[in-house]
Amino acid sequence: MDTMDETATGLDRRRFLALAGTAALLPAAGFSLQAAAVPNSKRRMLQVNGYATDAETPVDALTTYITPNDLFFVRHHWNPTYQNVWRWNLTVDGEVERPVRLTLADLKKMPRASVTCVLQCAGNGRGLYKPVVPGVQWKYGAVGNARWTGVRVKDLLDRAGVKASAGHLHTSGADKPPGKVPPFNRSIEIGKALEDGLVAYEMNGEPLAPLHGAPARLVIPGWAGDHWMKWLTNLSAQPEPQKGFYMETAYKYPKEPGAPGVTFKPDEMRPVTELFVKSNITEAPSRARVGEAATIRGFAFSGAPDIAKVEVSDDGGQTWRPAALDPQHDPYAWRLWSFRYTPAAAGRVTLLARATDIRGSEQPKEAVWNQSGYLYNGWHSADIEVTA
Ligand SMILES: Nc1nc2c(c(=O)[nH]1)N[C@H]1C(S)=C(S)[C@@H](COP(=O)(O)O)O[C@H]1N2
Ligand SMILES: [Mo]
Repeated sequence: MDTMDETATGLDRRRFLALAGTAALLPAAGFSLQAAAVPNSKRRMLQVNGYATDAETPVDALTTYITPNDLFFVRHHWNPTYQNVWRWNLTVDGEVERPVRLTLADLKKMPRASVTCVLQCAGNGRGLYKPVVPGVQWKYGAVGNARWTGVRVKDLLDRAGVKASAGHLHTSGADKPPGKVPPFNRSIEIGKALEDGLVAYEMNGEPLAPLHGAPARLVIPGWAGDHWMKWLTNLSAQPEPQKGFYMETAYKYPKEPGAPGVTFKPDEMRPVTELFVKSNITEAPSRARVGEAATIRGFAFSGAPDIAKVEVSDDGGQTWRPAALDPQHDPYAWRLWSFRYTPAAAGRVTLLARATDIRGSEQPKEAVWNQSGYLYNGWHSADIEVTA
């Protein structure tokens, strides 16, 4: 059985300290740590509370096309049961001709496929909504762009012989919630799963890390993170959507905007699927000089496969000027952008960035308030103190 100890050894110590924010507690220079006495094999910490790791990337570190694995945000609902890869299986069953059970070695013998795309938590930006919404107070960094490699969901379903009666793909992970807490049961429309869904066992060229769902997880390009099942153990083709709290209550977004702070009723909501068009500023100087160009950078993405433009305003959104889009791109990946800004006058200036995707959706000034705090995509700003 996987024990708590195995769970904790799955955490790299440096990573653990960074996540736990304890690095600041290390004694100052001059104090003898005696660290050399502890062998590397024992250098780890054991997480003993029942809460999940929720950690976002500081937005000023999201400056590269590929987000490095050790900086990639982590989100799950409770402590996972990390999978022993030697005993791990992925089963594909339900409305199929031939149910299949695959080991990791079996998966790796199937045709390899890769996609580079954004993973964003549906709750990224929840902490920016006013009035305040309960839940993990994500700001800007529950998002990253990575290259995912594994097996196409389509190849797996073809191998099992999926029947026409299958409308939804139920997905299960190995994590089991404590007590009466509802399990993280999820399903997706089979059409989307077949179109570009991937069962990934590599992230940015490395074996998928325990915190990101090792040995394999789902990748659903363009759709919010709640569809990206980690520690994946079962894909089941079914006629109907999955039931339960995480399908029927959670991950619902208003069909029409309402007034901030006013709770939407269940029939006024629809499921969260595609991401919304969004840009964030990752680099901007806090000070600049009149007449001297400064560089502003950021990233932009959408639930559409590409961004059409990113614009910057220094007058509260009355006029906009185009930013330069980086040529590097893959469908549903983000675009890095940059903007040369030359201040015309001294004083405090607020720069705003907004993105428009290739379907014509434009990032709104204000995100639509909703009681779960999903899909925040209001304009991001940076303040610059301009001196003569
Ligand atoms: N099994 C399992 N998979 C899961 C979750 C979970 O709680 N359990 N959380 C989901 C949510 S809400 C998000 S945003 C992504 C986060 O993936 P990451 O930790 O690799 O960034 O995993 C998803 N997959
Ligand atoms: Mo999420």
